[in-house]
Amino acid sequence: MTDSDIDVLNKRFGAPGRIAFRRGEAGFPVAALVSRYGTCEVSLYGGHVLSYRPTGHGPVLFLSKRSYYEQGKPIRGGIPICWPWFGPGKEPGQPMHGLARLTQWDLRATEYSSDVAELRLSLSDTEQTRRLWPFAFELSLCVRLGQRLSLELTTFNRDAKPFTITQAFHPYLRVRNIQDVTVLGLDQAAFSDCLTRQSGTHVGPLTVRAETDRLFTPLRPECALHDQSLGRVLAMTFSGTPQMVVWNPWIAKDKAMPDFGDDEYTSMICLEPANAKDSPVTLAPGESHTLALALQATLT
Ligand code: TA6
Repeated sequence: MTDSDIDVLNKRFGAPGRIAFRRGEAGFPVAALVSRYGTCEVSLYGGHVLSYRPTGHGPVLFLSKRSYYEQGKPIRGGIPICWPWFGPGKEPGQPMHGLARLTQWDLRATEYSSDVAELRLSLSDTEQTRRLWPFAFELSLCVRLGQRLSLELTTFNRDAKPFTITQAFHPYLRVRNIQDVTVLGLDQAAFSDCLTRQSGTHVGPLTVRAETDRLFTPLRPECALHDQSLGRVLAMTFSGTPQMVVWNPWIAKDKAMPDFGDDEYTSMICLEPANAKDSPVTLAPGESHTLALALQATLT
């Protein structure tokens, strides 16, 4: 993306002081949204929310200091979009968590009012995507910055045959210290543990004291991250799936990831609304499905 391309984006879709485009890391175009309730930035590469900062708060999202910014590699942090599969692909050569977060999205529209700034992106099948996943599709992402940050990911089946997807929003939420946070809202939630293959019912608040990779079915599609030392509660609501994953790599896995700083596991937790392996979505030709997420921070 050249500077003149960025100029074109600002001329066509920008709004001074509300919506602006810049060349981010590796030249990836980044949209900055501003409303009276806060700011956020979105990379067109991956349709990837990079940052979110409500007015009067510190950053809500974690972004690794060692993230890659390279075509074909995922950005480590922010809100990755896992689509059209969540987790490893079924075929050799299919990248972890799908192709959407590794692809440049198209800018469709921007809107703003006194309270809200909104960005709409889209992604459609190409020869390259069809080599990875042999279906015609259209994906649209709406990022809306108001009193909450909300994301809506809609899949349209543009093929002549049905297809099945798994998907997730994979938000990296910033915490002051992972030892001082609790996740509320998972009491009595059924869970299956991706590390131990155990299943069961969770009781009470969730704390993280080791590598955690668990799929929950909470009683309601919502949870809250209480960060005692930061003095903040982050409420997350979601729709389009009954399930969410809680993930923290902890020490060993953190060290094993080159795009993750050695102590960064202490500063993040992922709470991921997901259509995972046991809640896939099958769409007939012409059908669509929306996965949605909203985040709202309040000081305690
Ligand atoms: O959502 C949890 C998870 O599937 C973990 O198993 C771990 O792989 C994490 O996602 C990060 O995946 P990534 O491909 O972004 O390194």
